Amino acid sequence: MIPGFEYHPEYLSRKEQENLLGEIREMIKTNPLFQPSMPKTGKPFSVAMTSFGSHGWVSDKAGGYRYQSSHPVTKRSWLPIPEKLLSIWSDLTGYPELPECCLLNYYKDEKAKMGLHRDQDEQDFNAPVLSISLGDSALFRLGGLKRKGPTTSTKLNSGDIVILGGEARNAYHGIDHILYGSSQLLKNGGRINLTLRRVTRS
Ligand code: MD3
Ligand code: FE
Repeated sequence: MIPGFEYHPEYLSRKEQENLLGEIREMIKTNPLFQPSMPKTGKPFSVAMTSFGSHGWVSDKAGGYRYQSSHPVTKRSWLPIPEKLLSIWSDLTGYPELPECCLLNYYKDEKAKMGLHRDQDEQDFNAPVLSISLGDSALFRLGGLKRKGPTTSTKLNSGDIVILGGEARNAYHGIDHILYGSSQLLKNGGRINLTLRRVTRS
């Protein structure tokens, strides 16, 4: 396993997961999920997304992968990152600056996946990335700094937190699939992943 992978299983209690989900459900009413698409081909992602914070991640055929300050559909500013998430970030990472983006990925069913990739759209690779899983479990794959080479798989369950710092920050990773129906947290099943990130260089 690449250095810098930190796994905190069952970090959030069931009650904390429910509270966080309740807050997210409210936020999604005015800061909705949208379907990003691949640069150049325009092929839609199988994962729906939205963001909170000063910087939100978007992707479309014409503009490619990027961060921007407003929602691509509503054109409004992203809502702020919930306080609870900012405290988790400070408690677990100890990083001296707060995250600028909370990217929300929604995996609706077993067909939703995220192919092996690196997160390279940020300007600051010194800051860690923190990931929170809610709802159905997922098979997370983590490799190294080259696309080829060995990978290790970890099942991420609801309430688990993963921190990718150091070398792991730039590692290849992806979600093979979720285990649809493995959690009762989301009423229609599926999985939500929240990633907290720094985007700009401070
Ligand atoms: C390793 N999300 O949003 S979270 C992503 O579960 C992303 O939705 C996956 O990959 C998900 O970009 C995996 C764990 C994660 C997040 C960011 C990373 C692992 C990472 C950045 C660098 C290395
Ligand atoms: Fe990623």
